[in-house]
Amino acid sequence: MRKKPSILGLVLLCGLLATYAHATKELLIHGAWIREAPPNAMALAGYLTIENSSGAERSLTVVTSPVFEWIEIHRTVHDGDVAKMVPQDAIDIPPGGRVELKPGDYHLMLMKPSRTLREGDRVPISLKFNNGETQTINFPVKKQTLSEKIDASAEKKRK
Ligand SMILES: [Cu+2]
Repeated sequence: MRKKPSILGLVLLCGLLATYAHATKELLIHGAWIREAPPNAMALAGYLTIENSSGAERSLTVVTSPVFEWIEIHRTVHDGDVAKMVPQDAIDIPPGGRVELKPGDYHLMLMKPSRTLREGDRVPISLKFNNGETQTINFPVKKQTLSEKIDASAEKKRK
């Protein structure tokens, strides 16, 4: 008779602890996605937004996934009319600030996928920060968005 309430109490406690841990997370990651690519693509691009609610600068330094041979941090920069991708050692997120990894800017370059990824797949990617924190996020695979398609066709017309 006494066991049931104590198990319930434990479950409630676990729930409270989980809520507490979530509430105190200093680095919040949202909007993560991987752009679907043709089946034989050597590299895919991954995007996400990182918010830093701590009082100190944090840097994203190492990114790994069991699905990719290796992952680089890139930034697309424009040199006149030419866009090129420049590997970055890290991405710094200022205290109280946010950095958006998005098409045409910072992105994760996901090298040599072990299998073909299709829209609707979810891929675990681990993000390691310079304070020792690691977060593993399931990135959904999506096709490019409609607004990007419009951007891309506008880009083509300009050339
Ligand atoms: Cu790249």
